Amino acid sequence: MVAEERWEDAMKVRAVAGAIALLLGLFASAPPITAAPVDDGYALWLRYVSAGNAAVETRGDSPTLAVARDELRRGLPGTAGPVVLARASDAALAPLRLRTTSLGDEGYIVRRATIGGRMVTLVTGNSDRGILYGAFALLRHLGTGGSIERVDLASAPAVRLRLLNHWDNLDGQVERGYAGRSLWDWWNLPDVKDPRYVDYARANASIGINGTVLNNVNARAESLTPFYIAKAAALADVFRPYGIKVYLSARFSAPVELGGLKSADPRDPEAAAWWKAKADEIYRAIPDFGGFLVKANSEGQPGPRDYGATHVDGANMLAGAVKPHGGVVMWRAFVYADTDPEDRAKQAYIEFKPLDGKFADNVIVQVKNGAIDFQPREPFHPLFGAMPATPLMMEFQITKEYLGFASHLVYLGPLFEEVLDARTGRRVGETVSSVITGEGARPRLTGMAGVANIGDARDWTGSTFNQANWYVFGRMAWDPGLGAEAIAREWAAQTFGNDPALIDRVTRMMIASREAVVDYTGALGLAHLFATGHHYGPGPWIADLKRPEWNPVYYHRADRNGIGFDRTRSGSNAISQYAPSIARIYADPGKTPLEELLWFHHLPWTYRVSTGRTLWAELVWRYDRGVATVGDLRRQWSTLKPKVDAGRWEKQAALLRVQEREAIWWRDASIAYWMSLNQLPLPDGVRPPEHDLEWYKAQSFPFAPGNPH
Ligand code: BDP
Repeated sequence: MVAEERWEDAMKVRAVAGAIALLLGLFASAPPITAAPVDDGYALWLRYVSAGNAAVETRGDSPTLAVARDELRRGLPGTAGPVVLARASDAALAPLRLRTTSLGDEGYIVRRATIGGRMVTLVTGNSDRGILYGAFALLRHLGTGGSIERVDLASAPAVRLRLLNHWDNLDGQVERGYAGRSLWDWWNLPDVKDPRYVDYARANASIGINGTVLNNVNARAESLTPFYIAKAAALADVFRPYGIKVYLSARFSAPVELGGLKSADPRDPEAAAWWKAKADEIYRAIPDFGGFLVKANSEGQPGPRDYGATHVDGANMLAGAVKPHGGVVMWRAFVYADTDPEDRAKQAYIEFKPLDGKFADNVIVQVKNGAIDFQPREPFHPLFGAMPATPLMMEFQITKEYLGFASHLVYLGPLFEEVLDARTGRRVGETVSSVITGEGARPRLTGMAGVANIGDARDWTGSTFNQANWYVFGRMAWDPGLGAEAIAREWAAQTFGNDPALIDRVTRMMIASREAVVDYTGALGLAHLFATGHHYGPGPWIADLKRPEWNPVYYHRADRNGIGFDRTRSGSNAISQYAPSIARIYADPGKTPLEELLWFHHLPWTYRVSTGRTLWAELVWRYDRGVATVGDLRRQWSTLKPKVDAGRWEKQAALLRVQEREAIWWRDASIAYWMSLNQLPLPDGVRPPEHDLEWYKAQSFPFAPGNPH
């Protein structure tokens, strides 16, 4: 199913097409020839170059073992066999004395072994899902240059729930989606099962993703009607062999909207009974349904607070409905209220911290990586480490709402790594990563969610490099200790081929790309400077939106004298939500990392930062560095033209031109605006913005993609 367009094949077709074109050119009236097929990126990182007929045997029988076997047959070179897939409990494995308890129910071992007198490559685990992950690990091992003779792999996932969150609407629009429309053809489901669903499942299983929330957190009650449950069930049937469960976002007011009840108050027995019946109905259609994701009392969504009840009341009521079936509730901590004059960065902590330890054991609180909203850089969310008696799961955004949409090359590995590695200061050695993996805590729910960047675009994610963000999310959810660079390298090898020079260059580009987007959109801890609604492009001047915290001016607080949000004791005191050892660092502008400076401090433009420059000069310098880095990415990519197939190379080259143009736009618009406030000259030798501020303010993009409706 995955198109395995080989470069040589593509070249042959092109040559033939070229010859035909030449002939046709002789006849002026001939119709234009259709372009030769080129690589369209559909195969993702599963581009098996040496598909052959390797001998792969399964001991035992199940749909999951069958898909594992088929994947290996498709991806292994013919010479790779024999490969044996066997459960750890298989008597034939007993003499090997494998240590399998630490593998849990999803881990795997892949190694050479003698079974029945034959030397084979053994793929084993305590469950068939473990074996499937092992099969993909073997393919990854080979795809990154490993040899089958020396294969020796063992791994188990660090967290239990490794989930994509699709913000897909029932009409096919994807909120914050930049790769086309939703993959889910809701209208034609359950009858039509697009073969693409299988490839989606393969790709996810290959990186360890084991669940998918099908619909937007800004949920419609209709997702819970029998009509749509049947459609979700059809997807669940396709995904099941790949170890992927489906989940649904639940609209809290559904008992009123669908059930005709007067209230959805979680303390009202009628509402609870409605949810229980609804859960029973879903589980009849989807016996392994994962559970609910809930956005409550946030940005206009209904929730328990509408009735004076708490998030605990709401979450536990829903948890009770799915508990008999083994389901979970993922309750989002992304809350802020227009009635609350408090610093938005503080509100989730204020609301959730007192609820620590009160949630049912099948509830996990889903916390965004930072306290505001998926900005190019945010300090880690202060809730991590502050709720030791509550399972917290990470929510990252894979789709690049605030990082240039699908068109910019921005590898998110460094962003994920930076957050996961952050020390909470609450307990010795505790990091955000150890909080979410539940290290040192009693066994409990653990998880990581990523807001998907997938649509029906032929290359799934709108560009080849966006595929890396899907990939790195899955790999880090499996093992947060892997490291952004190592993952970039393995992705590059599987995506572009095992050429060391190419892998080095692509990896360097990817690693540099994250700081670049920070630089050209606003460095030094600035945040939320985006145009209204669609968030495409700069809008730091916007000051007229209804809610104060929707306005960029709320976040940067710049005026004639200075810039930045004072979150120290003299300001909102958001720093008090961090552990004292961390708060002490953030209290002092001299100690606060430059990257986070204006997140925590309001400082004069003339303030001298650690580089020796003034704040103003440093900011301008970083805008220029960001633009320069993008120019460099574009040049690096052009050197790779001989090594990358034409289809993927051309598209990326075009996107890098877009990114460079937009980086310059961001820089120029922002600098023009800051200068209108601070009245300062540009540092010597710095290029002035191309247009005046009014020109930038006048830009409007009514049809920019991904805007909620
Ligand atoms: C914001 C998005 C909005 C989402 C919201 C959320 O702009 O579309 O609904 O996050 O996470 O970043 O609920």
